[in-house]
Amino acid sequence: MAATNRFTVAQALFRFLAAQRVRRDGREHPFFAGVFGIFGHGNVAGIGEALLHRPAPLPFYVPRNEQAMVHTAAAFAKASNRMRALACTTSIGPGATNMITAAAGATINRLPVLLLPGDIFATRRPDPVLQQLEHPASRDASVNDCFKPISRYWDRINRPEQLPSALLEALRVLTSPADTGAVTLAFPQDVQAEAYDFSLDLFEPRTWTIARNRPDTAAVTAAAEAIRQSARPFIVAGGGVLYSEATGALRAFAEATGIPVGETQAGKGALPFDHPQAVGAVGVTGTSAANRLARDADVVIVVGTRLSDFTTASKSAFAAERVRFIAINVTELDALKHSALPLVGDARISLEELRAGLAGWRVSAAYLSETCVEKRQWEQEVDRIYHLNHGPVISQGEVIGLLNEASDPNAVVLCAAGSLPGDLHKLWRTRTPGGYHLEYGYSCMGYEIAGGLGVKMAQPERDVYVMVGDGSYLMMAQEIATAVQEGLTLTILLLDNHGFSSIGGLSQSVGCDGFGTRYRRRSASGELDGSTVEIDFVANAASMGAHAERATNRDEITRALASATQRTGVSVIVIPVDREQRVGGYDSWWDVPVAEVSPLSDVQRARQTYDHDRRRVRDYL
Ligand SMILES: Cc1ncc(C[n+]2csc(CCOP(=O)(O)OP(=O)(O)O)c2C)c(N)n1
Ligand SMILES: [Mg+2]
Repeated sequence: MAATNRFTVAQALFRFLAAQRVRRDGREHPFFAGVFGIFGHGNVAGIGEALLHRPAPLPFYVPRNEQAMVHTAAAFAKASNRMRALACTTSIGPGATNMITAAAGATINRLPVLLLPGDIFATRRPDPVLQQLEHPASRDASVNDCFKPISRYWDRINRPEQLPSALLEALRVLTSPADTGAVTLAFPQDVQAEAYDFSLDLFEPRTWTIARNRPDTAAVTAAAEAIRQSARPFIVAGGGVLYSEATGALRAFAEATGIPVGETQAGKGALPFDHPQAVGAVGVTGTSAANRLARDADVVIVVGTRLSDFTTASKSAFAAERVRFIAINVTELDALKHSALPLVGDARISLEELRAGLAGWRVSAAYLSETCVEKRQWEQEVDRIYHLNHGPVISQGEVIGLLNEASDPNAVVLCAAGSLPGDLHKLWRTRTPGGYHLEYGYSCMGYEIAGGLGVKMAQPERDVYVMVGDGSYLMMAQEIATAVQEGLTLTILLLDNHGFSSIGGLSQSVGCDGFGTRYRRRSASGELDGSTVEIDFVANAASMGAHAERATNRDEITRALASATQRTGVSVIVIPVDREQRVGGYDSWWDVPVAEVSPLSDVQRARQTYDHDRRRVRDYL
C-alpha cells in the first residue's frame, strides 16, 4: 500500500499543482506560476483555506474581475510560449460564468489556462444554494456546464476519489501543444472541504515533456518536391512559429530557400521587420507586399496557423488558379485545412526537415528581387503613415509610429480589438519575437489591460505597452488597480475617438452609416445623435493609482512616452485621435454579408459591391 495523507480536496489540488513541471529542449521548470482568484461562498472556505496555507511556490493574486483574470492568465501563457500557466479560482454562479468569455478566448488562441470554478453542492442538500441555476429537467446541471464547449478538458469533481485522474488529464491537455486551451475543473463547494486519504505519489514532482513531434517522412519528401516545382512559393507564419520557438528555424528556412514570409496576427514578429524577405502582415489587414505575393503564389507554406478569415481574406487571398498548400501544424485539424499537404508536427522540427529536403534549391533571382521591391515599397508606405502630420487631431497611424520609434527594440506592444489591431498588424515594426502581442483569435474587447498584466508578469524585463481604444478601455479598465497593487510597470496608450471607429467604418462600408457606434447623447430626435459623451479618462485612470496625462500632438506624445519610461508603476497616456483618418486596406477583402434587400440606397449600393467582390472567394478543394 502506498503511503497516504489526509488532505481536503482543495489542499490536494494545490499540492498537486505546485509539483507539476514542464520540460522542452532540456529546459525544465515549474508549470504553474501562481493562482488568481476572487472569493465568494463557493470557494472561500474550501479553496480559500487551502490557498491560505498553500505550498510556497504558488503566489496568489487578487484581480478585480473574473473575466479579466482569465485574460491575464491567457496573456501570461502566450508570453511564455505556453510553457507556463496560471490557475484561476472563482465562486459559484456569476463568478464562475464571468470567466466564460475569456476562457473561450484562451481555447481559440490555443493557450493553457486552468479554471477552477466553485460549483453547487455535490450532496445537493442545500438545494438551491445561493446563485444556483435550477434546471427543470436535471439536478445534475449547473452554470458550469456552460464551460463544456469552450474547454479542451472539463470535469466536475463530485468525489475526492475522482481528483487524481481529473488532475492528470487536466495536465495532459494543458501541456499538449495540439490539445491545449482552457481546462475547467469544477469543484462543488462541499467537496472542496471534504477530507480524503490521498496517495502521496500524487504529489511527487512530475515532469511533463513537451514533445517536438516529427512530421511523416513521406509527407516531407512530397512537400519538398512540390516546393521544388514551384515558381512563386510563399510562407505564412502563424502563432505556432512563436509557440514552438521556431523563429530561428523559420529564418534559416527562408534564407536557404529565398521564399518570402508573410505573417498572421499571432505570427507577427516571426521574422524581424527589417529582414529582406519579411513582407509583413498577410490577409485582410495585410501589407501590399504580402498580399500581392500571396495572390500570385503557386505553393503556400502555412506554418502554425489556423487560417482564420483574416489571414485568408475570407478565402480570397490566394488567387492563383492552381495554388496548393503545405501546412505545418501540430494539429490535424489545422494541417488539413485548404486541402493542404499536411505536415503534422512541431514547427521547428518540420521546418528543419523541410529545409534539409530542399538542400541546393532556391527561388529564382527574379522572384527574390520582386520580393525586395515589394518590401521596399511597403516600408516607404509605413514611413509615410508614421509621418503623416495629420491635423488638427493626430492620426492613429502616427501614434503607432511614434511609439514604435520611441520604444526599446525588446518592448512588447499589446492589443486585441478595435481599429488598432489592423493598423498595428500592417504598421508595427516588430524587432524581437514576442514583441508583438495581439489577441486576435477572439479579438476580445477588454483583453488589453488585463493582458498587459499577464505579459508583464511573464516577462518583467521587457517594457510593456498596451494600446487600447476608448471602447475597450470602458469595457475593462479596472485591472489598472490590480497592476498598481502588484507594483507592475505598464504604459497604456488610450486612443480616444469617441466610440467604435472600427465598427463604425465597417458599418459605413455596408451602407449603415456608422449606426450605433458613436458615443453620443440621446437627442430630441430620440436617437443617439446628440452631443459627444465626454469622458475624463485622465481622471478615471488616475483614480486607480495610475500616472495619467493627456497628449494631443506629436511633441506631447513623444514627451509623455519618454517620461513614462523613466517611471515605475502604471502610466496612462490619453490621446485623442481622428476617427475618420483610417489606414486603408491593401489588395484585400473581408466577407461581411450586406442586406440583400433594403429600402436604403447606401445598402443597395453596398450589396452590389458585395455581390461583385464575393466572386473572389475560393474553396480550395
Ligand atoms: C467583447 C467584444 N464586444 C464586441 C466586439 C465587437 N467590436 C470589435 S471592435 C469594437 C469597437 C472597439 O472600440 P474601441 O476600443 O474604441 O476601438 P476603435 O474601434 O475606436 O478603434 C467592437 C464593438 C468585440 N470585439 N469584443
Ligand atoms: Mg474608439
